[in-house]
Amino acid sequence: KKKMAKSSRRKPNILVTGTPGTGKTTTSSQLSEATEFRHINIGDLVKEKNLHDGWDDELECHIINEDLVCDELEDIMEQGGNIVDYHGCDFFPERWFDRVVVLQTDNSVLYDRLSSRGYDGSKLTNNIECEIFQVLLEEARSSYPEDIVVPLASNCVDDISKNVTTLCDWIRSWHPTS
Ligand code: DAT
Repeated sequence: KKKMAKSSRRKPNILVTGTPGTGKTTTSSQLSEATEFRHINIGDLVKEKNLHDGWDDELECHIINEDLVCDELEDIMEQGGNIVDYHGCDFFPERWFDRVVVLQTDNSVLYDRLSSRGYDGSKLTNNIECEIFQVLLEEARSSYPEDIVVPLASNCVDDISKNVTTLCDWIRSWHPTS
């Protein structure tokens, strides 16, 4: 693997993570429109490029092959200007990201969102517990430098535009050497 210093990027890379349903894809696509940064939805990429080891019947999702995903993205991440959208964050190289955003949603709001998405039973319960126990925030904090991890509330539509504005401002003030 090529190892380039973070400072070689002329644009930053942002990771948008959080429990399913917290608004990663909505937020990332709006941020992508506002900035012309590339939106990389890892779930879609895994499906499109077959970067998985089959289907997990119990968890009802593809068994992601983390090495294949990282190899696939290495060159593109080196260029900068990427918004990566995924409900996990501990397997990406730490050096890829300049900002790690953890979206958070109140339990009752998230419950309704996931129910209307058709989640029920253990899939619904698991995701609600994931949010209650702040699993993604903990994962982000243990995988990246503390000062680049930012939790952002994502409870209503206003939060989405507020978060997009916050991130646009941050991108504008980012410098390759910082
Ligand atoms: P994720 O990518 O985290 O799974 P999503 O962007 O697909 O989430 O959003 C799931 C659903 O919830 C979708 O119908 C849009 C809605 N939604 C997301 N964030 C929201 C917010 N902050 N306020 C209101 N609705 C939101």
